[in-house]
Amino acid sequence: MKYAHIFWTPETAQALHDLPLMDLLFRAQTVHRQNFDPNKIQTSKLLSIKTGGCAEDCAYCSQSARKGAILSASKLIEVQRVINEARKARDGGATRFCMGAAWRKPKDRDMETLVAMVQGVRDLGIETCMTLGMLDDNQIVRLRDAGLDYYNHNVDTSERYYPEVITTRTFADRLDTLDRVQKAGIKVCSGGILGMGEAVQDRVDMLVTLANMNPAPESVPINMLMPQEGTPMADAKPIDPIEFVRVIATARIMMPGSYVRLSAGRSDMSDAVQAMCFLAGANSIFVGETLLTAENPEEDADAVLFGKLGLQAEGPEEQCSRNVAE
Ligand code: SAM
Ligand code: DTB
Ligand code: SF4
Repeated sequence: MKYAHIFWTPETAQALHDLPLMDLLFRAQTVHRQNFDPNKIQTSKLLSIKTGGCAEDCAYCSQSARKGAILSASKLIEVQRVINEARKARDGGATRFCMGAAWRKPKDRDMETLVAMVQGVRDLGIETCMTLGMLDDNQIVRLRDAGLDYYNHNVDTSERYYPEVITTRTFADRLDTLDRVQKAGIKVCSGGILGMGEAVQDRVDMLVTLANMNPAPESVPINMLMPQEGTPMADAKPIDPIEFVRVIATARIMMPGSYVRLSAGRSDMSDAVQAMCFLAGANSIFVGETLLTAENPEEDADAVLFGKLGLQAEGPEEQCSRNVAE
């Protein structure tokens, strides 16, 4: 179903978020069924192509080069290794391969390698996604022309809370890259993290920013903070899972045609909480035992969960037919 783009105010979004939970879940599941097969989940595989030593100071991230950092910096890995990992991901049933680098922005001397990665992965017949930090227009065009399908660049939180989390770049920097990526015709993957000490209003405002992008991001990852040793958020208080589910449901209703991804943090969630997230309209996950550096549920655990819930991984054909229909 194709929806007219709705402009959301913080007040309407907050009212939705605050509905009695059963009303919120019912509305989210109704919208979900109008747009997607409720028993199909899109699966993406992540690979860290350059780990640690990042110049940014994101308080949640183990890959920042801040004082006390535990991870050391690696170099950009070889193209062939990336292609081998992408082939394994494709053969295991994933339909998108997401390559992540711990950079503030790529250096021009790395572009040739990045372009070769996109081309090589694309040639395998799996969708490509990259997350490399800020991009200039020339870099965007080179990645697009190489066949990059998606660019991940999270807004992470509200504009108000942003400076509490990151001081080395602004919320406006983030929106600027997103806008230029979108205008160049690359699909956008953008979401955020919950459980960083933000207020409910910050979560709602983050969703308002995402939903008011025109078009809204095709993919919206909602991460639950995975507290990392050596970061300022190592001892953050976990978010109540019901509050997490509320945000997923609100995102589903505000962005009816987007894939909402239940992202980092699944390894700390029970099957019951994950099932509630799917009921609330999440229809994408990361598969495989590692995210970029942190843990993710084992493949066997996901197979058991999908079996229990009667869920199936979405195949490449179903994705193609959606893309054509839209
Ligand atoms: N450096 C690039 C950037 O920041 O855009 C790409 C990689 S970065 C690790 C990608 C996203 O992972 C972040 O925007 C954040 O939302 C998420 N992330 C990082 N560390 C996390 C953590 N400990 N828990 C949950 N999500 C996390
Ligand atoms: C996103 O929103 N979550 C992914 C992906 N986009 C790049 C990353 C999660 C990272 C979790 C911490 C880690 O693996 O280091
Ligand atoms: Fe660097 Fe990305 Fe981690 Fe921030 S989230 S420190 S930009 S790798």
